[in-house]
Formats: sequence, structure tokens, C-alpha cells
Amino acid sequence: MKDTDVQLLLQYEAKRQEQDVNLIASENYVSEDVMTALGSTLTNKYAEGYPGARYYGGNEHMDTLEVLAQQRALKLFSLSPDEWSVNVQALSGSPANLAVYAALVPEGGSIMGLRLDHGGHLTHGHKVSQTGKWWKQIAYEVDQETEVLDHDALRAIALQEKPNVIVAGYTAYSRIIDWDALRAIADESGALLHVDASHIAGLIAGGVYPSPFAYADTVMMTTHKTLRGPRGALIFSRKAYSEKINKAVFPGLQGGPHMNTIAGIAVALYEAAQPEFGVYAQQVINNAQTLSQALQEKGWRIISGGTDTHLFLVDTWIGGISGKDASDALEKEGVIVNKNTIPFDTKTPNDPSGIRIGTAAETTRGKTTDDMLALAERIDSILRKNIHDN
Ligand code: DSN
Repeated sequence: MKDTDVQLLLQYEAKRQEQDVNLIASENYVSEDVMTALGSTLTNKYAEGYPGARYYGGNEHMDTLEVLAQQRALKLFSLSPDEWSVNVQALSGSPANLAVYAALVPEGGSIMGLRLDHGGHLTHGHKVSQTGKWWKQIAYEVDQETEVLDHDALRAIALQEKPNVIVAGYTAYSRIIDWDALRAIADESGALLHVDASHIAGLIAGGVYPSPFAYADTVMMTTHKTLRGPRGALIFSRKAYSEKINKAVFPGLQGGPHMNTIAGIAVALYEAAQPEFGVYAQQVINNAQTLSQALQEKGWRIISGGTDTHLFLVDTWIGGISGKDASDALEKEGVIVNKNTIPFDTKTPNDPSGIRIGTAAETTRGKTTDDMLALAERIDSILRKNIHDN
């Protein structure tokens, strides 16, 4: 590389990724093949439009590629192309959720989403996100005692507020989601059910977490978390909504799709369809359960008492160290997590009461439950050294 400044940064970051323990719940390591697709000649190509209807010439191979990615996505989640479509062009999760609402929620309508500090995402209608400015957020919560979803409370809110769409699927929620219960609430309140499966996509693909497809009207997932692809998103929709969603993505919100990313997504979908991906997904959960349990046994409070997924939250504040200080202390010793609010947090998002831990990335690096036990020792000892006196 002639640009030695950038080359050096690439080398530094590669080394950092090699050396650090990565417990960021939304990160993963893609394969060499995905990297090859991302760094390919496809980055040179403009392909505004959709297969067979592009605004530029020279898209013969791009059409084949985009259709291949669509076919693989539908097949991976056992969806019939007669009932479902998938848009593979959204640049990432936030614009993908925005596209879904732009297509399906009328101006001034409402989005019922889990509160950000209870595990929801900014784009589930939070006021600082455009999704909370163009539409009204009807917020729901987890139960204060159990820290899991309370369907009775959720149903009461939905029946009173009659949102246009209910969003299920979260960013910092470690339990199995009862899709059936949410479908029933959506039906009773006259709402659509939109599932944000970004975090759990790879677990669903691997067959180790319940699939939402039989219950949802639309399912959005990012491709770079547990699904282990490049940064991007898939928007699945029942046929009745697909045309509106496609128009919302292009030309509504985006121009030319990133065809190199779509190629990377196609490769990741191929990889996720292999039998070994199911083994990987199960190991991700085994590792998260082992790590959370080991930390719990060392006295750390785990939100909701454990995990059914790749992630969990630790209430570090009750153990004597804030989420920010915990995250900083761990980072100094090469263990990367993110600070995170916990339900009913008494502290602030910049210095919340907890940290979020995920095992998808380290499992890709071959880590086992024995490694998780050693990691729990390491995390516990770092945190204990940094507990505040007060
Ligand atoms: N920021 C992502 C996460 O870390 O969960 C969600 O967009």
C-alpha cells in the first residue's frame, strides 16, 4: 500500500483485534472469503435499482449476484418465495428499520418499542433517533422484578395506545422471546409485528433460537453480528409489504447499493447454511451461559439471572464499580466489553450501572466453555481490583 498512514493503522488494528479478548456482543470475525468479496472489484460498480431494473448498464453479473443473495437468505430461514421477499440493499440496521417504518407507518403514526435502557434499540422509536421524531414512540418495559418481558403489561399498553407497529427483538435482552404472545398482542391491538432480529440472526439460522418468521409481518436483521457476515442488513417482508419496503430502501432512502457488501452477505449466507454453523451457534450460547454462570458464582449480578442467547448484562454497580469504570478497567487489560444501561438504571447512559458481554466473536476464534471459566476468573479479578471504596 502506498498510503503508509492508513497501512499502519490497518496493521495496528489487526494487531489489536488479534491481542484483545472481544466480548462486544454485536461484533464478530468474518471469514477470509467474506473479506475477499468485500475487497473485490464490485466496489467499483453502480447498480441503482433492483435486478432486471437498473439505472446503469453493465449490471448483468450484479443482477445474478443480488438474486443469489436473496435466494440464499430466503432458503437459510426456510421461507417460501411465494410468501416472503427479502431486500438485501439496506446499508445497515438503522437505515433498514427506518425503511420499514417509512414503508409501513403513516406520518404521525406510532411505533411501540422496548425502552432503550431496558434493552431496546435507538431505532425502535427513541426520541433522539429520527424514528422517534417522525413517529411517536409508545415505550414498553421489562418487569422490574424479573427483568424479562411482561406480556400482560405489554398487552395493556398496546390495547390502550393502538400503535401502528410493535417492534420485538432487542439489543440487550438475553432471554427467549415469545413470538407467539407478541403476535397475539399485535393482532388484538391491530398492529403490525416487526421483528428486529439483528442480534439473534445467527442463532436463528443455526437452529438454536426460536424463529420469528411464522409470527412476524417483517423481519430485519443486520448481517454482521451472530450471522458473521459483513456490515449490512436484510429486510424480510411478507409479500403484501415488499413493494413498499423496496421503494422505501431505493429510491426512498438510498442510492446505489454496495454490491461488494452484498457479495459478502451472499458468502456469509452460504457459510451459515453449512452444518458446522449450527454447531458454532450452539457453542456461542454454551459459552455465554458458562461465562454468565461463572461470573454469577463469583458474586456478580446478572440481569434476569442468566441468558438464553449470545449475550448478557452484568450489574457491576451493585458490585461496587460503574459500567464505565468496569469497561475502562477491562479494556486496559485487553478485555473489550461495552458499558450498558440495565433496566431501571439509576445512573446515566454515559456512565451506566452495567456492562454487556457477548460470546459470538470469541467463539468464532475457537473458544470453549473451559476458556470461559478462565475468562470469568480474569474478568472477576480485574473488576475486583477496581471496585470503588464508597
Ligand atoms: N449498536 C448495536 C449493538 O451493539 O447492539 C446495535 O445497533
